[in-house]
Amino acid sequence: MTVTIDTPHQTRTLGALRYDWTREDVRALFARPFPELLFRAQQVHRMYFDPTEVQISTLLSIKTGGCPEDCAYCPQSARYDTGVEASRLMSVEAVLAEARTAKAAGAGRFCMGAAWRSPKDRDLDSVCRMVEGVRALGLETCVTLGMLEAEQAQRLKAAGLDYYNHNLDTAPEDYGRIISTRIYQDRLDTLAHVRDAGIAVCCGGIVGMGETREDRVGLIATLASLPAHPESVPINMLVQVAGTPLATGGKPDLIEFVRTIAAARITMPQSMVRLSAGREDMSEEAQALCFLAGANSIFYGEKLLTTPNPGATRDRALFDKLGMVAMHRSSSDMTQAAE
Ligand code: SAM
Ligand code: DTB
Ligand code: SF4
Repeated sequence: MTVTIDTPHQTRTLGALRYDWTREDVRALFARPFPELLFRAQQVHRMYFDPTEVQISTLLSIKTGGCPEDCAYCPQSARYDTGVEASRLMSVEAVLAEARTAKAAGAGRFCMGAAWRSPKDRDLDSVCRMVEGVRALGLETCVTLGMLEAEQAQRLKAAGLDYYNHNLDTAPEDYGRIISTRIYQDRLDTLAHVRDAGIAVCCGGIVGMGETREDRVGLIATLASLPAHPESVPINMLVQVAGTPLATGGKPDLIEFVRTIAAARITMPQSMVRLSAGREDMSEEAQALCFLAGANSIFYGEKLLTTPNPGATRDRALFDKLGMVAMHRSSSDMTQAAE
């Protein structure tokens, strides 16, 4: 199927893999009438995926709180009084016990998150053993540990890591408003180390931090013009946590959130687009709109890292109502199938 999409300068083929998305292109997508934007997102989604399938990931915080960074959205920063207790890195055995439970509940991917600026080598030894153990259970593995050096990424690859999550969060020009303890280039450098090590990239951002539409455009344009599209693109709705600097901003606009998902789907057609944080406060109708806009992955289970997520019962009821099912193929299978 060949469908064309108009950009200010030229006509391009919808669904083609492009790495030269400009701000102007992405701005034009966001500016489309909502029904038109969703229609295009659906066309692209169906070129690579079954629109009734949703990939299920489970998230576990393996090291919670006490983080030295100052990310304004984050309940785990040691700088904000959010009531999150700092804890030490979990034992390998305790993590594997959680992974077994996740597998029994139907998860395809197990994501482990640590509240670090970057991992110390001794901690990385333990994380490598966790990755080996989770993989041996037949689950895809993902970790998010903060910034990595090239050798650290290579060690994780050698342990069998499938995905590394490292978000850009917002547009480059908006980054300093949200985080002062690192710069955008630090994030891009880690993404390059991960990619060069042969690990699949999970990289996205947050909507609802008081950013402008142009910041959302800038985030999507940056992600879609990376040397390769991230295999997973988590789009988080800000979870406003008391004690963080962003706790008291206005409520995020759901239509803008859905537009951001649609723009991610259209610009990164083969990627898993994850409807990530923020589902706890979303109606069934809002989540359905996100799926219609091309989201095809969620976090399953009652907790994200420190904040609530809809439980399995609520999610099962939603899937049943929508006639949607868990995806059993992995995203790497999908990429191979499309080649
Ligand atoms: N410390 C590592 C890092 O920053 O990359 C890994 C863990 S960090 C919690 C992972 C991601 O969670 C962040 O990049 C951010 O996008 C998301 N996140 C954290 N707090 C959030 C919140 N309150 N609402 C939405 N997303 C949030
Ligand atoms: C991502 O983009 N979202 C997840 C995962 N990657 C690690 C984390 C969401 C965290 C939400 C706030 C919390 O629960 O602490
Ligand atoms: Fe630390 Fe990550 Fe939270 Fe930033 S987002 S404060 S780096 S845990």
